[in-house]
Amino acid sequence: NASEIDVNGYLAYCPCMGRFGNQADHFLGALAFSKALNRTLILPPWVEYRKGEIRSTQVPFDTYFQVEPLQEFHRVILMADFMMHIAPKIWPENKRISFCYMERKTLSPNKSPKPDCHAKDGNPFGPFWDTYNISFVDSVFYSPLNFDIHHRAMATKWQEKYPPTEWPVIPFTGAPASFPVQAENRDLHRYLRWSNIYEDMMRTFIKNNLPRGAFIGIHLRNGIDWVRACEHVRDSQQLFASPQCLGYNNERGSLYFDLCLPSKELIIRQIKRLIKSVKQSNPTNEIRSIFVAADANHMITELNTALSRMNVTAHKLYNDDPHLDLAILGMANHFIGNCVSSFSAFVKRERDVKGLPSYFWAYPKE
Ligand code: GFB
Repeated sequence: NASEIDVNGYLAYCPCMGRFGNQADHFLGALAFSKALNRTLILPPWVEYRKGEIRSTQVPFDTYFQVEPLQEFHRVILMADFMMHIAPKIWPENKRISFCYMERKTLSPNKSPKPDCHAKDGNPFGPFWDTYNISFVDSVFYSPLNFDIHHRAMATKWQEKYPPTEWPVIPFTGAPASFPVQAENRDLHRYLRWSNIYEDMMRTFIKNNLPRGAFIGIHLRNGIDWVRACEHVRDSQQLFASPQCLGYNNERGSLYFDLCLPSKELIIRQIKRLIKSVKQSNPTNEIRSIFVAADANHMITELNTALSRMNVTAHKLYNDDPHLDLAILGMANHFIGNCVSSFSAFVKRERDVKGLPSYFWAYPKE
């Protein structure tokens, strides 16, 4: 019942960092955190950045994912439902106090110099809270507490310091979670199920556009922002989602350039090798096609040329849709992704919980 009040309190946050893959990592952490604090998680909309628009767009959580499977793990409520049915009863405008770790400096010179979270300063911060007409009258700096509820009895410390009687709603300036997702929280991905609309679009695409038989899903991350990000490979042990293949403590190796930005030759070689090995191990279900998800170059022509002798064709969506790409990659018989990208990490987690095989470009190192 959407209008029943949870006396254990609520937790809200803005997914204000990064794009979808980053936000999904943060979501799993926020879900674990709200469960540990025993507060209902307010499901935030996804923050999207559209070309040519100055302000972020907020897409309701349930556009992409079902709410019900999440309820199997913990109490959650859509942000719109919370604001419509619950907030008027427990969260008056003069009690809306934002939470941040420490003071955040303001960008605008004419604001009071008093230490504050400035939770609505800049994009996407302002547009996010404005979507639900939320403003804050004060700030709380919660340092030295943190979000790692798997250690040091952290959840109890939060509950003692900010009890729900006094703080019915805790709205965080950013996600109460780490990036990349903590190893302990990866498995929560099992509660993230595609909305019926996306599930249908995914099945329809596969049925109507891919030849019958097994297919490999691949993720190519090769846009200009990524090429620039990969320059940091030289000075780091890990980058973005790389713990997913290297291990959280580099127990499976350290970072190298091909892991971030594999060459076209490497990509084609690795696909051919996988097609051959599937043919040997599973001759009744040979690979018939490749589904390509990419942010910039899908390499369709190169792939079709390289794979024509093997009778395998390459396909992509007609219109760009990152979430449909993800849903299809999650269904593929095999998946090759980019270890450094959190977009690939989403697919890897979904496939891990379903027991489907995944691999990464250039991994293990040759
Ligand atoms: O998802 P994301 O956080 O993954 O951001 P990374 C990459 C975005 O690029 C996605 C688009 O949310 C999509 O909008 N994109 C990437 C794709 N791959 C695909 C694809 O295969 N198909 C489609 N349709 N779109 C990080 C950023 O990206 O990259 C960081 O989140 C930073 O903030 C860094 O910018 C350089 O982890 O790959």
